[in-house]
Amino acid sequence: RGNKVKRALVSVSDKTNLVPFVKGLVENHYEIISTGGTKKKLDEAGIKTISVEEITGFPEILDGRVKTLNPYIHGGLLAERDKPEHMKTLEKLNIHTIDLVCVNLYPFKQTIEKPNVELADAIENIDIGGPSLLRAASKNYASVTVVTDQADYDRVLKEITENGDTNLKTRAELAAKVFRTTAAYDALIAEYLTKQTGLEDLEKLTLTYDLKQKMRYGENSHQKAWLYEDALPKKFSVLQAEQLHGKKLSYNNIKDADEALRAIREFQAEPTVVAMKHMNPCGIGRGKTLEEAWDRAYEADSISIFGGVIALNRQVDLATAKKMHKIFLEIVIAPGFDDDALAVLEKKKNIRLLQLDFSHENEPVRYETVSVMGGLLMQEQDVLNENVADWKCVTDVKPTEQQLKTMMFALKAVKHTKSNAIVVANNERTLGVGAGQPNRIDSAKIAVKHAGEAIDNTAVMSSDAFFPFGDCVEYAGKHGIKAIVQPGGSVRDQESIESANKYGIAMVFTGYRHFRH
Ligand code: 93A
Repeated sequence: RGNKVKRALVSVSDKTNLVPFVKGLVENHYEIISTGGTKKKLDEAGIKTISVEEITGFPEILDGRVKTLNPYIHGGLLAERDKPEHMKTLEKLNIHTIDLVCVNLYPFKQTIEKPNVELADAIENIDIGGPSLLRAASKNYASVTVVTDQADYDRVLKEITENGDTNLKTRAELAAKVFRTTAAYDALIAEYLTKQTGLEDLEKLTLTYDLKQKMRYGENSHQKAWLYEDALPKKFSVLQAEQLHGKKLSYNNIKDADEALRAIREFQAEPTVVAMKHMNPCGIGRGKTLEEAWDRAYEADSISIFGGVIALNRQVDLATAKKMHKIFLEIVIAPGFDDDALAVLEKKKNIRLLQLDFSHENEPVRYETVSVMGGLLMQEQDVLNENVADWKCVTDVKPTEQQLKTMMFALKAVKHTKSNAIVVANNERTLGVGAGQPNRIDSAKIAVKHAGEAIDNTAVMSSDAFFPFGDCVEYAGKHGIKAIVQPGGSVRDQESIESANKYGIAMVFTGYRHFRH
C-alpha cells in the first residue's frame, strides 16, 4: 500500500496516552508527521517528528486555522493505492502517502459547557482541519488506518506490531466510528448555533446523545436496551442522580424514576412524597413534615406502593426512613439522606437509593421526544403552571379557599397520571387514582371506588381533560364529591354543569388540558 516508508499524521488536542502510542508506531518504523502542539509534546518525549510545514512547504497560517488543509496532506490520504493514475499523480507531484491518522478534535463541547462562554471562544473551537483529516482517512479506510478514540490506541498498535498492519475489518470499524464522532461533533455545533439564532421548525433535527450504559435488558428480559444521555446533560434528571446504594437501575426503573421526578417538582412549597408505580402515581401525600407526607402517600394506597418508586422533596430523616424500610420499595430518590436514615435504608440489599440536587428542579428542559415506528415526535414539556386566579367557576356553588387549594393539589396529581385520568384527593393526599382507561367514566369509577369511605366534604375530583358527557359528574355527586376541577370545553359541558348544580358541587374550568398518554 503506497510508499515503502509508512507515515502517520498525528494531531491531537487531548494528548492523553499519546506518547506510548506514537512510540509504538516509531518502533514499527513509522515516520511521524505532527502539528504545532502535538509536535512539541512528542519532541519533549524524545520522539523524532516531521512538521506539517516540512511536508507542505507552507506555514501554519491564520492563528492555526489553516495547518493541515493542504493537497500534500489530503492527496497523501485520499489517493487510492490500487489506481495507477492516482499513484502516478502522487509521484509526479512528489506527494508521499499517509497510512495512519491519529486525530482528536478541538474541545468544542467542553468549551460551550463553560459557564458564560463567549461566542468567539466557541467558534474558535470549531475544528475544521481535524474533521477533514479524519473524514479523508476514513473515506480511504481501504488503505488508511484512522484513530480518534484513545481507547483504540492499544488495539491498533497490537495489530500493527503483530501483523505489520491493521486488518481491513478493523479499519472499517474505525472509519465508522470516525463518522459517528464527526457527525455528533457537527450536531452539537449545529445545536449551539441554532440556539444562538433561536430558530424553530427546523428542517433537520440533529440531536446528539452519548452512551451512558448498556442495560441488562429493556422493558422485558428478552429485549436488548441501551441508555443514552444528552450530549449536554441536564441537571435535574435521574441520569444525573448519584446512586448511593443498590443494584444498577433497570430500563423500567429509569422510566418510573423520571416520571416520579416530573411529578415531585410540581410540589415545592411543602414536604411531599410521590409514590410512582408503572408510570402512574399510586399515592401522593403532603404534610408539615416529610414523615407526615410519607404516611399520607402510603395511606393513599398501601398495597400498590409495594415495589414502588418513591420521590421525596426533602432530605430523608430517620423517622421517615424507618417507615419506608418496613416495605419493599424499588427506588427512593431524594435531595439527600441523613446519615442515620441512610444506614437504615441500606440494610436492604436491593433497594436503590438515589440522591439528586433539587436546586435545579426548575431548570427548563424544553423539548421531549418519543419514538414512533419510522419517526420521532417532539413537543414542549407540559410545564404550564396553572394559576387559580385564571380558573372560572361554572356552578351555583363557589369553591372555598380550601377547596381551591385542594383542587390545585389534585390537578397536579392528575397531570402525572395516564389519560384518561381522574384523581380524587383531599388536601393531604390522593384518595383514589383512576388511570389509563379508554373511557373516562371507568377512570372516575376506579378513583371514586378506591377513595371509598375516605370521601368526605373535603374531597375533590380532578380530570385531565373535559368530561364528554354528564355521567362522570353525576357519578361523583352520587358518591359525595363536593368539588371538581377540569379543563372544560366539551360541547356537552352544560350536562356536567347541570349535574354539578343538582348535587351542590362547586366546579371550576381551568381552560387547560393535561393529557399524558
Ligand atoms: O484550526 S483547524 O481547524 N485547521 C487545521 O488545518 C487543523 N489541522 C489540525 N484545526 C486543525 N487541526 C486540529 O489541531 C486537530 O484536530 C487537533 O485537535 C489540533 C491539534 O493541534 P496541536 O497539535 O497544535 O495541539
